[in-house]
Amino acid sequence: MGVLTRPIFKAGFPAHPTRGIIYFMEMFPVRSPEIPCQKFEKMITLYTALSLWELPSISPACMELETWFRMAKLPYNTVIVTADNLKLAPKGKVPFIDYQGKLVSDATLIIEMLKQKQAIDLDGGLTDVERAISLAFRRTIKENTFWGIPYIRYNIQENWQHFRAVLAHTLFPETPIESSQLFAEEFRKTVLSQMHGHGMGRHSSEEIIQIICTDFQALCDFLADKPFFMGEQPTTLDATTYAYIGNFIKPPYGSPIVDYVLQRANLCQHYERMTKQFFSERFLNQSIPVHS
Ligand SMILES: N[C@@H](CCC(=O)N[C@@H](CS)C(=O)NCC(=O)O)C(=O)O
Repeated sequence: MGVLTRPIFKAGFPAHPTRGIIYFMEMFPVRSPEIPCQKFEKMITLYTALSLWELPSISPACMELETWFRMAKLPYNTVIVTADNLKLAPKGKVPFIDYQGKLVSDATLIIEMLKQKQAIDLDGGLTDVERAISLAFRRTIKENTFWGIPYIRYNIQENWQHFRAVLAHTLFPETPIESSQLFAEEFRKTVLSQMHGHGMGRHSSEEIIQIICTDFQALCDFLADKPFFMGEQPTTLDATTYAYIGNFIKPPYGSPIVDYVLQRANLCQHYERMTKQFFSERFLNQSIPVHS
């Protein structure tokens, strides 16, 4: 079956993938939000992967953290990570932040640190049992469901043919695409080897699809008809679900997993609700096609 089920470029976009990406980035430059600073004397600098496909970031962990900053009304500015400044990352991964002159890695650990240092608790209204459920879902999404994203981008050959150019341009924006794609191929080998090391990469496609779709069914059942995962108000779990759901459904890459999520109307509506509430100035007028 053809996996690229949705058009990569909208009408009027240049046909060549890489030129299309550059065009897209020029059309939608990443802007630092202007959020009034009440609690902070210093701005946080968020090192994040590029924004594309109406996603705040093509890295779900970066998108999760940026969403959490907005939910917590923390002022921040962004630096888009390339292979060059990725060398600054204390753990070699994104996101990381510069917080009062100190570089700190990992979305989960950054959130925990800021909760403590700034006395912010988006989960303050939850009971202990609700906090436990929230944590269990967050860990499931970040440690298990996540692997569906590299599976779709790196493992499905037809998708990789396009994502390779996105990755090459992300990591090496100044380098001619012919050279940077070789680095992208090396990066792909690393990611596929990480998938193998995790264990997800040892499964067949059918098994991976089954595992990831089961996670999404659990999310769908748990959200049910609530506006947010833990009830009426958004909490940390919504930052996580928003970022990871978005990174499945917004890129132009097909897979039975993407179709499955698009058929879960409440998950797609949650995505739209979060965009409206926290990123409306950047991504107005977007809509997610929900399959019936
Ligand atoms: N648990 C980490 C995950 C970070 C992560 O896996 N980041 C990916 C992008 S989503 C990355 O930097 N990959 C590059 C690499 O592994 O070399 C977090 O939540 O911050």
